[in-house]
Amino acid sequence: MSDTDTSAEPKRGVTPPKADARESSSLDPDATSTPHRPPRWWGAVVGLLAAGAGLAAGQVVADLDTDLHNPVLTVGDRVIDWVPKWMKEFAVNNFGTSDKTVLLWTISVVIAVTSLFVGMATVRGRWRLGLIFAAVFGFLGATAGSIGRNTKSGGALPSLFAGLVAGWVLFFGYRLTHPKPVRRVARPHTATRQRPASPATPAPIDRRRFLTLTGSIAAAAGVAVLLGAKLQTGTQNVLQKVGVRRPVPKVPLPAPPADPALLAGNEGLSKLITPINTFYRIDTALYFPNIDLGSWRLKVTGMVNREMTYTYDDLLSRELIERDITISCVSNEVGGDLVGNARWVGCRLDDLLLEAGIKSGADQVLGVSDDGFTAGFPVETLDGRDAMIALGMDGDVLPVKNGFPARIIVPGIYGYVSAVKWLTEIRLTTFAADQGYWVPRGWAARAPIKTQSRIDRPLGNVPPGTTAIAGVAWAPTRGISKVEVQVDDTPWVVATLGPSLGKNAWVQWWTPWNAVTGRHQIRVRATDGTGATQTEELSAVDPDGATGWHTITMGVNAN
Ligand SMILES: Nc1nc2c(c(=O)[nH]1)N[C@H]1C(S)=C(S)[C@@H](COP(=O)(O)O)O[C@H]1N2
Ligand SMILES: [Mo]
Repeated sequence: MSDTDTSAEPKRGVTPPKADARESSSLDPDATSTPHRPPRWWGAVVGLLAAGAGLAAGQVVADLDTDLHNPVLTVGDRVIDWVPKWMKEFAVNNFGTSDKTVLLWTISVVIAVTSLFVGMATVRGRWRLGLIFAAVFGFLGATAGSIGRNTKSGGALPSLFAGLVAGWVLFFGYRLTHPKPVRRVARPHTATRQRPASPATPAPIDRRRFLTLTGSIAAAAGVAVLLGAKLQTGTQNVLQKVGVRRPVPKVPLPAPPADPALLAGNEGLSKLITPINTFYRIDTALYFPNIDLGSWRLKVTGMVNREMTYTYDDLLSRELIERDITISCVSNEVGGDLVGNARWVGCRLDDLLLEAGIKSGADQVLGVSDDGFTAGFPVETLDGRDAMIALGMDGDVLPVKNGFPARIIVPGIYGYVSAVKWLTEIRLTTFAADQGYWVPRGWAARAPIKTQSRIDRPLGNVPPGTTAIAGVAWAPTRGISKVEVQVDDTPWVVATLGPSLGKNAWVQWWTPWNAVTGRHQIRVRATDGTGATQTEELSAVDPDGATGWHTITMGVNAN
């Protein structure tokens, strides 16, 4: 309203309209009793913005160093290590190998929902609560980044920055909705101290300005994340595989035989050698370790006569062997797919340990990963079997997901007690002194792979007529001598076995079946090379591997 306003409204200061009274003087007790109440969604926006900008800041700090990780990943690491067994099993049973994605989403949702409420409280005046929450979250992340198997120095920094930025955004949101009262400045020439003039509360900002300001912060956070990602690709040396020499075995294996899985009518049967891209992946890693091959070393330590250190080239130039070995996860349910067969190239583990010389008294070989994961097995497992430090898989260097640059492969024992990926150390120790990662979490310290067989086809409905029942069976170190199939209550039928890649590898099997209309139950059981038939008795994967006959129910019908 300008002085030239000609409207009928009375001019300010002449006859103050009632509504102006509140604005003009805080002496009026009503001035603070009816504060501006910003809409609820403003609080939600401020809260989510605080979380988003905080996480963005954490991401940017993490981008500055390949050993640092954003707060969500950092907290996820500790959750993985600390979840109780029942919860881990629940997650694996319900989400399978997506459990990591589910974990990261859960953490993100918890942060988002909390920040929503914290933001609403903050713009309603409870800014201290906002700061406390930002501090607590930052502190939790910082702790997660400072203690644990795979933490690196500075691991607390991303979360600390995230907390700081989140706190700042919350307070900014509070200030936007609760502007500081403007105090009238005392005039310099006024000698006598006057009673301070009443502070005037400026009108809170309007919706458009609120959206502009919060939108700007969101945009800034987005730009920072993009710039951070750019920065990261410039410095990243995560598992540099460029120019790595392929490990070449002294005596390569003959080309694998024609794969029965490729024959018409065998659709669904597992390939003899599991393709790399479908080879299962199980590990505790939310992100791959940051390994620079130039500085990577494999150390042999502990109860040995001579501690040894090997470079990647040292290992490459040793005599390398090539072997077909099936590895399995202890968490593989009967009929499950956490099992695969590969052609591994590497150096013999027994030879390597001979160089170091195992001291008497050592009873455990413990592999240690760059990410702090450990797995151990008895020294006496090295009984001449083809245990190796694998450098290659299926004719190429190891894929990152399967352990590049080196991992342990021991035929006949589950992965969690042997197959350490991203290997950096082999420690000779005792079971009394050291436990592998999963052992204190309730899994058996010694765990040979149990004889198992799996039906791969038919899985869905099939039309009546002749069809193949087919699958794979494995008993690494013992081999498979026989596979039998039973349909409903008919007698067991001995299946045809596919080409053998040796006792350590799985074998394909199949048998023709004249399928008649109706629902049918099909079961399979394998007999290993020692003549022992797998037990029908069902047992859980925990603590040392599942038992039981894989049984499926399927339909045969004309359509
Ligand atoms: N560093 C590391 N190595 C690891 C693990 C892990 O969590 N971390 N998991 C083990 C388990 S439980 C299994 S079953 C095998 C799986 O090997 P894959 O992912 O190559 O199939 O890796 C083993 N090696
Ligand atoms: Mo495993």
